[in-house]
Amino acid sequence: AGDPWDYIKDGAHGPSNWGGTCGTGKKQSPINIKGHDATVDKDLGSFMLKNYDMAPTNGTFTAKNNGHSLVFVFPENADYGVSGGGLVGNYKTHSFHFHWGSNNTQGPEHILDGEKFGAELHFVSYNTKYSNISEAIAKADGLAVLGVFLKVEGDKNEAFSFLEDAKSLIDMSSSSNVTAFKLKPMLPSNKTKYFRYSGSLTTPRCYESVTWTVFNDAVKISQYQMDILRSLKGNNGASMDNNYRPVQPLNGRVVKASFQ
Ligand code: SG4
Ligand code: ZN
Repeated sequence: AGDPWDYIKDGAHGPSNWGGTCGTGKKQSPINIKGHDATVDKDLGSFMLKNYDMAPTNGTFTAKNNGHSLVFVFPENADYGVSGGGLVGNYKTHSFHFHWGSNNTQGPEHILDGEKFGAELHFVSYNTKYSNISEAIAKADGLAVLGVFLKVEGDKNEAFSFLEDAKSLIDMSSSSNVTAFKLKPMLPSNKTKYFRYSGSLTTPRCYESVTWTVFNDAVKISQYQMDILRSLKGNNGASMDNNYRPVQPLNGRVVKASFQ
């Protein structure tokens, strides 16, 4: 059922054969971000993160292994949102997920000045001018994704304790309800330094609907926490690691920086 696709390089269903907009689009993601080539834009101010520091009592998130990533989806009545930060309008946060590597020098989708950490976290939000994510997903101003680099270093990061729950989600299609937790501690403490460009979803059908924000500062997780992600299995029954798309051509797009 559905389109089979995977991350096997040069494979029949791998990134170079994803097809459609993934192959023909001129605003694809991820990209290689060169800090020195980015255009400084002083109008890229701070973000308003609605309820990101709240963990609603009795609230639950749905954690799921969808065969391509580990995804946490918020309930319909949750009220997490993103605005400001140069975004036009308000965006409702729908879910977050991860991309990671088989070792600590690969895993992120975006590359910042040649640096590759072990993983990248994506918070996906949709423009509230649309009534739900399905309606927004292919619209030019439909989505805003916040990207955070995760670096394996030091002790367990309490903000990611929920990863313990992922140990029961080894196989594709397994899911569970997890107790709601705060989102803000998962983001870098400095949220004023970020890159901005227009791009796409990094998975089929690669809709060019994403206003991308990639934070400059990485967040640390422990080796143990990284290894939980690496224990998950993907849609081909093998390890789900290396679930990142290779960087795509810029095709003249401007990458902006919120800082000098
Ligand atoms: C991952 O496959 C997630 O599981 C998907 O989330 C997500 O799609 C997809 O990546 C693309 O998102 O930020 N990397 S990305 O461009 O969030 C969406 C779900 O399927 C629409 C919920
Ligand atoms: Zn992603």
